[in-house]
Parts: sequence; C-alpha cells; structure tokens
Amino acid sequence: MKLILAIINNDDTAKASAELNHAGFFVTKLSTTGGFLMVGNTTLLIGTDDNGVDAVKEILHATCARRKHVSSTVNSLGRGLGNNGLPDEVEVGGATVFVLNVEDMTKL
Ligand code: 2BA
Repeated sequence: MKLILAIINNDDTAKASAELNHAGFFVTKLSTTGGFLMVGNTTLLIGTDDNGVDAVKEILHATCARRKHVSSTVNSLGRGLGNNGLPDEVEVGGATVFVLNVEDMTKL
C-alpha cells in the first residue's frame, strides 16, 4: 500500500478531488502554505494499493495545470509589504507528488 502526498494549487483542488473520487480513490484535503511564496496551496492525502499509483498520477496530471504565479504585496503579507527578494513571476505546479510506503492501514 502507498500514501500519496500531492501538493497542488487551490484552484485545482475541486476538480482533482472529484476526479479521484470518481475513479474510486479516497482523498483527504489539507490546507497548506508554500514555504517559498507563502501562498496557500492544497495537499491531498491519497491512500491506495500499489497498483493505483499510476492512475492517481494520471488524474493529477490531467487536472492540475502549471501556471505562472505573479507576486504582489497582497501575497507578501507574511513577509511585510516588500517583495523580500522574491522573483516577480514564478512557474508553479501542476502537482508535486510524493509516494510513501505504508506499513499498515486500518479503519477501526
Ligand atoms: P512554494 O514553496 O511556495 O514554491 C512555489 C514555487 O516557487 C515552486 O513551484 C518553484 O517554482 C519556486 N520555488 C520554490 N522553492 C524555491 C527555491 N528554493 N528556489 C527557487 N525557486 C523556488 P513548485 O515547484 O511547483 O512547488 C509548488 C509548491 O509545492 C511549493 O510552494 C511547496 O509548497 C510544494 N513543494 C514543491 N516541492 C517541494 C518539496 N521538494 N518539498 C516540499 N514541498 C514542496
């Protein structure tokens, strides 16, 4: 069994979750924040049999778009009003995916 952690853009969360559920996968959504841009993103937890990993990746690839993130003072509130050396434009996404081995999963 595997646990997939997928960090995706907030705007892709609804479609990715819906497609994953539709394909029979269970999904938990965490609200997270990227440490570089300090902007909210979403981390999905997906527990699956080993043979489901490729299907999950395909769904994430199809539903999570790469996009440019343009810095603004609004996005920099956590760092004060300045841009603090961040690039004006950064390419983000579609999905950053980690696949972990799971020793055991039980629903009690
Ligand atoms: P952030 O950390 O806010 O990073 C947003 C984007 O900024 C990244 O997009 C990348 O293009 C750039 N970036 C991040 N760290 C950088 C650095 N040290 N130097 C130069 N550019 C940097 P993505 O790579 O698509 O990552 C999107 C989000 O996925 C990240 O948001 C972070 O929350 C997560 N992430 C990506 N790789 C990760 C990793 N190896 N470990 C943990 N989280 C990761």
